[in-house]
Amino acid sequence: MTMRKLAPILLILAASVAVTSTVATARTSTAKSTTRTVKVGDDYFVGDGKARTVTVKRNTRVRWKWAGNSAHDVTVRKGPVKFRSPVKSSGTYSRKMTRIGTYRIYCSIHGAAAQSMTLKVVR
Ligand SMILES: [Cu+2]
Repeated sequence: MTMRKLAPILLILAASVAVTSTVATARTSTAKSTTRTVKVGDDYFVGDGKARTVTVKRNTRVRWKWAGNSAHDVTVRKGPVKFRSPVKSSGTYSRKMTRIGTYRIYCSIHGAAAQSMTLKVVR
């Protein structure tokens, strides 16, 4: 094959590689900038003995991920929006945080004194 015939094929190949990598980059940055994972352990959120306040920007998707063995839920007891996850012992529960403010969250099974966290949603 001569170079004259090969050139258009190379151009098409280069273009498709460029499109593919742009899409991949966009997906990666979306996941990084808009999802925050919070651990749901056995009778704690975030981390045992660690700070229990999580701050995210508005429109972040917060994903609670069950990591222990017991059943827990994610319940807002005070905040701009009230929500409650199902009682689960594995898997995840996600919520897109569209309202700015401070959310006091607890597990309704183990109680606020044993298992709670603060979620701050900021501009
Ligand atoms: Cu619990």
